[in-house]
Order: sequence, then C-alpha cells, then structure tokens
Amino acid sequence: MDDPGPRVGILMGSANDWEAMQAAEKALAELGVASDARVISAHRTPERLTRFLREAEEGTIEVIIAGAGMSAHLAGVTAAHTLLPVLGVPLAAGDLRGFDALLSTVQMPGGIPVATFGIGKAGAKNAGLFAAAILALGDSALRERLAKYREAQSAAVPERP
Ligand code: RP5
Repeated sequence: MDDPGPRVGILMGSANDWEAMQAAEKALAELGVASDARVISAHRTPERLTRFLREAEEGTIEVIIAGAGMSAHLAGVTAAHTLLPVLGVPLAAGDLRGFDALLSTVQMPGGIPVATFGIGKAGAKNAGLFAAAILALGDSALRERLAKYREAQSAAVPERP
C-alpha cells in the first residue's frame, strides 16, 4: 500500500526543543497518526519555514504543531503563512523558563489565531492529542483509537494510592 504521508507537521525553533516536542510525536504515533518533525526557526531559517508551509499545503499535512521558547514567534508566523490550524507550544528555554514563550504564543493579535497549549512536555503531548482530535472529526477509525486511548488512560489510574 502507498505511504499516505504525514498528517501533522511538528515544527520547533531549535534542535534543543526536541526533548519536549517529541511528546507530541509520541502521542500521535500511539494513535497511529504519522507526523513530520522539523527544526525550523522563524528568525534563523525564515525561508525554510515558508518552503515547508508551501509544501505542507500542497501535501498531506492537515494540522501544524509549532513549539518554541523565549520570545516565541514561530507559531504566530507559521499561522500567518497558512490556513492550516496551528497549535502553539511554549517551551521553557531561557531565563524566564517558558513564561515569555507562553505570553508570546497565546497573546496573538486578533486575526491570526494560534491555539496555545501549556508550557513544555505536557503542552506538547496535549497538542499531539488535540491534533488527533481535529483529524478524528473526519476519521471514524481514529476517533475509535482516541476513545480507546482515553479508556486505557482511565483504567491505568489506581483507585487507591
Ligand atoms: C527559540 O529559541 C527556540 O525555539 C528555542 O527554544 C530557543 C533557544 O534556542 P537555542 O539557542 O537553544 O537554539 O528560537
């Protein structure tokens, strides 16, 4: 069978962001959703970003997750260049431990939306799960896998400590 191609693009501003951002890839992989992770910086590699987004729009990518630290503008700039939904993950790089990235990512001026998640690994994981929920709107098999994921998660919580 032909490779259907990745449905989610996972962008991060630095290779140093991968430690947190791999939680998004892992969550998607557990749900059987292929993703394509790339190091793309809005300020260090701006052309790489526009090229990736052009190819994503023409290809199989349906949702983009963008994680960055410090004065994180990756998610906002990404959203400015595409109509695909952009899920932003603020990362704890630098002296302010992610608070700067949280504000930069969540406080988008009206007109270009970025759905913003929590700081770091948990935010990346939830962005992966949220991307899967978006894709599941038009994919009943994925919806089923998502339901099973939730059931397994509930079953793993002990009744007592
Ligand atoms: C951002 O600046 C990246 O997303 C990263 O979180 C932060 C620091 O980057 P490095 O100096 O570690 O490459 O662009």
